[in-house]
Amino acid sequence: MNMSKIPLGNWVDSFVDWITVAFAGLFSFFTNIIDGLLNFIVEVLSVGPPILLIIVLALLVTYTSRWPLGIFTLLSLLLIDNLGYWESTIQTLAIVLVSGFFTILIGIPIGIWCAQSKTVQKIVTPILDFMQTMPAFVYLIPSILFFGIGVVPGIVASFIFAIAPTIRMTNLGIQEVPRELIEASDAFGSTASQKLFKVQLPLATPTILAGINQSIMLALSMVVTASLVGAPGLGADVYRAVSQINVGQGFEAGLSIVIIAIILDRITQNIRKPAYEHLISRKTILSIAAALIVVSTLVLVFAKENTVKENATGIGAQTDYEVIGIEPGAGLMKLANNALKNYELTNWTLVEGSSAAMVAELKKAYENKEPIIVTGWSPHWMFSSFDLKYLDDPNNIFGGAEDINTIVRKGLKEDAPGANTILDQFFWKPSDMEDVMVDIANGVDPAKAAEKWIQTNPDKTAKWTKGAQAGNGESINLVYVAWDTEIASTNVIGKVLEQHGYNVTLSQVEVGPMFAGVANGSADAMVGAWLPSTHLDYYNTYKNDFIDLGPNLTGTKNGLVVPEYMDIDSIEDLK
Ligand code: PBE
Repeated sequence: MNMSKIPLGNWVDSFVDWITVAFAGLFSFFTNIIDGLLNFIVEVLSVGPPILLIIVLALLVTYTSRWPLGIFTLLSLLLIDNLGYWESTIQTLAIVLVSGFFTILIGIPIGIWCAQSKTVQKIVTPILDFMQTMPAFVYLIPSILFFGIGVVPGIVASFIFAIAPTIRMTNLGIQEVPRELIEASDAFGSTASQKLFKVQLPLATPTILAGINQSIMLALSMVVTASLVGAPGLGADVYRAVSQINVGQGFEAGLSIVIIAIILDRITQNIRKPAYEHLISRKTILSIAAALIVVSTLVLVFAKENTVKENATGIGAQTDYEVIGIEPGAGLMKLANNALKNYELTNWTLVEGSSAAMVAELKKAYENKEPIIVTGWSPHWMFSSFDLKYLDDPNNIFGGAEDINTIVRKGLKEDAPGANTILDQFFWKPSDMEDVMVDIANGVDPAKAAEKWIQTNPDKTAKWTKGAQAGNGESINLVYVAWDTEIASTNVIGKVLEQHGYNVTLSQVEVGPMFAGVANGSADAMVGAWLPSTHLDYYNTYKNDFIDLGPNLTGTKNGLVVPEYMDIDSIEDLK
């Protein structure tokens, strides 16, 4: 059938673009509220030494769910602290509490409304189905555009993903209230609100709480996803472990998430009928909890007043002391962390996320002429699309120009000699790579952009394929990370191999898996090893198990990048 594609994606794009601009004020208002609430919770939770909060939580779990679970809580939280994940745990708890809070605040009223009106229920139900089945990742994309990268888009995406059970169970709980009771309350002449607050809601509470419990568990299940756009916490630790193939760290952070899940689950499940209610009333516990929060807040305020006011107009204050980073496993992130240490920028944080999220953030700030600092590298199309500059690096932490090497698995030369020759002869210039990158950045499909470059540069590709035996449909699996540079190079070399008779697949992976894949032979080749310093660790770990075919490009650069309109020139100016 020859029907042209319905531009559904384009429509959604334009719609999101429109919302981003039209509601910019509203979004920054929400961002500030959510960010403020989150920071407040994090600060309250970390007001004393960890052991204090650990004891409080253990006592709370004991109260709701008996002493054996209280002891479990005590020991397991001490374990988390001992393993070094306490700060992350607090971040994660705060994220879950904030999404939980908004879930309750918005979910219960909607649930009540559904219970009262069949029409509302008919409209809301399919929306909830949609929200729950749409892969949660998808919400992250517009969330970044609306709320920037960091914890806020993560919380918003978790909220959308997690709210459904609260709405559904509130609705269900109210509808399940026996008819006779409703009739009785009507007979006594109670008003609609009396009926709701004195009869329906109290009877529906167990069901509603079950819904909230589920919502909180769903929000917790989103923490790893949320870390892709820069949400800190245990999720980010897991993501970092995946991208660096750090099995031990992955297990430790994962275990911490399991522990937090058990604790939150038991508290929310039993809060309505605490195990030791006969000893201490719920009211007393609530008052103690409230008192603790008030005291911590007071301590906080007092501590704040005693710290010297920082220079509120400085570059740090304007950018929230944040450097916008990329994938946690990237070599550039390690260099940037070293730079923060070396230049003693102790109050700065390097936000982890992804290259795409970094570029989105840069674009947004650039359009509004706002200050922003990102981790950048060249060749990169962003230098031709925006006026940018590298910050001087007097201590040379980011190192000088590097090469990008091609690395293949052992045995490729024997199995596919032609492909090996082509990969070996693959060499181009930063300006070549930039041509491809610019096209891709302008929306051209990477495979098409690669094809176009090959067509316009036959002399260059002829050198790569010179003397290479044609393939016979052998499959070649190229691995790459979704960095703009590697998307361009991998697509180009992939197309050249394909045109030379090979059956090429491109697999997008994280950094660690890219190296490990070629080393263990599950992938055939990669063309994105930045050397000698960016990927040195990965290179050294696996160097005995793969074959390095040398550079395919020379003259790259890494560093901290800012828009030209910013009034700083050196990393030292960040102090
Ligand atoms: N980069 C681009 C990568 C290598 C390619 C600089 C973002 C990194 O930092 O690992």
